[in-house]
Amino acid sequence: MLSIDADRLVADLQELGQIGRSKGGGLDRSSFSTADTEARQWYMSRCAEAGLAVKIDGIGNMIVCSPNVSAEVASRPAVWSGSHIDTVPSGGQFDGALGAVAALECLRRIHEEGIALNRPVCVAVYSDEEGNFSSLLGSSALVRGYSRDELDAMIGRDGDHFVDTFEAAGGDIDAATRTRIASGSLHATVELHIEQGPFLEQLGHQIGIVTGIVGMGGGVVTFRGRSDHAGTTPMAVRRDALVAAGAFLASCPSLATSTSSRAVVTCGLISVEPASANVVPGVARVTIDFRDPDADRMVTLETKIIDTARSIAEEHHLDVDFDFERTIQPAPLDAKIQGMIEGNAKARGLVASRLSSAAGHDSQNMALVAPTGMIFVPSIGGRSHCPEESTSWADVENGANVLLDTIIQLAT
Ligand code: HGY
Ligand code: MN
Ligand code: MN
Repeated sequence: MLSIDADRLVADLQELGQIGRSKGGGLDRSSFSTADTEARQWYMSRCAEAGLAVKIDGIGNMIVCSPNVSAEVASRPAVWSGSHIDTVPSGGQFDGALGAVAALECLRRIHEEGIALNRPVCVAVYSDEEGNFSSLLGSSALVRGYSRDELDAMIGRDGDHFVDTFEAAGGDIDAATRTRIASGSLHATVELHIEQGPFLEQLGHQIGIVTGIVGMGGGVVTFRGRSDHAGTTPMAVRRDALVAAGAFLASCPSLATSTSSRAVVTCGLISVEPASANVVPGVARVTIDFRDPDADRMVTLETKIIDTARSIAEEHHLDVDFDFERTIQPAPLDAKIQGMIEGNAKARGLVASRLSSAAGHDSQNMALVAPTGMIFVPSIGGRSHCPEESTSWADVENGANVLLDTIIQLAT
């Protein structure tokens, strides 16, 4: 049975895990930042060392395809595997990196062993999965594309415009509007990822077979009141935007729990204007991320969030507006690929269980254009999006081997 080179995979993950490491121990590789660019260059150099050519599409997705296939094979719909190498601020070493590096390791092994393929195998490293500018940017560009207006409107976590950051990182903004892949060009996609939750660890199982991925929505809610002197303005006449935003945020947990046991609502970013300790905030902006695995409940949740913000704004004599991204729909994953993952785990003596993903992934976009599967490996303590995020090297190796088996099965 062909296996991955575990030492090489671990060394790659450790090397990539040093790029963008901050003093606090987390990784800061926001998309298109200097550290993200360095990580991309590192990835491309690892591909070059393996004799694999990297193509970069209009939005910055890196695509690496199997060399040495006949023209006939190259013309067939491809099997894609990959993930992302950008991180959240102060993120962990495995989220995305595992799937991106493991897919490269699989392609290297296929190439080294000269496995005869019936279809091309390509590795995809998607841009801005973590939504510095827009959640699942790279895969959204592939499956639905972006207009120039949409790209112009994108603002990052630090307030920078996508167009400026993207061009400074070497991107061509016109090319970023021409990224959709031709329908029928993919045979299947499969992504390896850490679970980012506690389920597999609690069960003591090594492999997760992902049945579906949660829906994700949200964006920015802006409360607009009036900035005034913090000393001289009596409480009764204030139109304090931050007080209203605070009341709104306090209601968010119950908006989630009253919708379903799986619904979640998060505010991860707050900003105020004019931002001075002695000025009543005139504007307060809060980000809202809401999720549920059910498409109808996503609509209910969004309606509740908007209605609640409106009624709190009215109570506080403020205006409120919403700049929400297009909702990313919950996605069931392909049953046949789930069966393949199950069989491949079993053949390697690994215990697998089915679970759904409460985190978002580019695979939920790719599932719109091709049969798609995901393999999870356990997260220690269920932690993720934090510096403590970790997975044992044994689990990394197991997951990568099941990925290799599944890619080969799909492509031969
Ligand atoms: O936010 C998410 O669920 C993913 O990690 N991008
Ligand atoms: Mn993530
Ligand atoms: Mn991820």
